[in-house]
Amino acid sequence: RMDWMSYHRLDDIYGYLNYLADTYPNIVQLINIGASYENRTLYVVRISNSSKPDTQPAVWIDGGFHAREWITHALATYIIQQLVEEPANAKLLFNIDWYIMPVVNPDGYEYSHVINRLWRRSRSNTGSRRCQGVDLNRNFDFKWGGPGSSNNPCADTFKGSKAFSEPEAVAYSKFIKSKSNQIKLYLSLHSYGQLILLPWGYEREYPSDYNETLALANLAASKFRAFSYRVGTTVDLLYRASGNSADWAKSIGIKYVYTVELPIRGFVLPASFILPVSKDFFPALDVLASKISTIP
Ligand code: 0X9
Ligand code: ZN
Repeated sequence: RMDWMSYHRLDDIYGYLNYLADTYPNIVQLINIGASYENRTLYVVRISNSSKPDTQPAVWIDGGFHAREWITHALATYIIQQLVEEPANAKLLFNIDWYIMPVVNPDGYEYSHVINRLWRRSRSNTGSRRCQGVDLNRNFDFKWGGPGSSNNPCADTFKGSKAFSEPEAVAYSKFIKSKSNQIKLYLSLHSYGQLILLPWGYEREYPSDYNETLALANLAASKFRAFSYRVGTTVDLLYRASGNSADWAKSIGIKYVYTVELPIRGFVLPASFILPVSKDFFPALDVLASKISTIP
């Protein structure tokens, strides 16, 4: 049905999500949260074995903000498969609801398969004749338009015409907001760099609970074996990125917010890396999830 030996097109990924929802209706729900600019469905997968939905802490994981970062779509679907079908991971469903959105930017993802492998942004009409699409990770309504985002519709970091100009960012933020009391851990998957990034990303500033969130990130980082990850804020380790989704998630009160830059160097990662990267991720995910399952 699905494998992690190659990168898959959107139809295959969505077909797999539907298969899981049909096959395991007691624990998997496919939630349609809206449509992309080109009218593709935006799906969140809910995985829970609770009889009382929405009463326990939740984890949010997304992949595919940036079209060309194919390892993120692959890892997100791998996590879904492991949580649903691998009995050894049953403990991860104990006390936790999982919300996983493997393809935040489906229009860009298809474009990166068919037209331009290095496409990053969405595919909306920006008003520019030559350049389409917005950097969805600069389109969020927290410090929107600040340093590290661009006014230029042809730039990789184009922020859009206004905060939440993009239907993908709107659907995403509405859904997370509706669960924001439940979601205690937020992971946004990107590539590349082998980094666990903490807010803030808009400026060299630190949230008041920075040390606490840093300690958990360091513990998670210590669990990787095949690849090593560095931990720090987006600004300290990379650059400023105003209007990014993780800062927005932190701003609405989610406690543990991390952007993970997956291995290695370059956006085009051979498919032979999917399984090593994904298997290496699980012990860290275990540590992160265990922490929040103890929050009352
Ligand atoms: O620039 C970005 O959006 C991310 N790097 S990438 O190479 N994947 O494009 C980094 C953003 C990290 N910042 C936060 N989301 N906090
Ligand atoms: Zn990215």
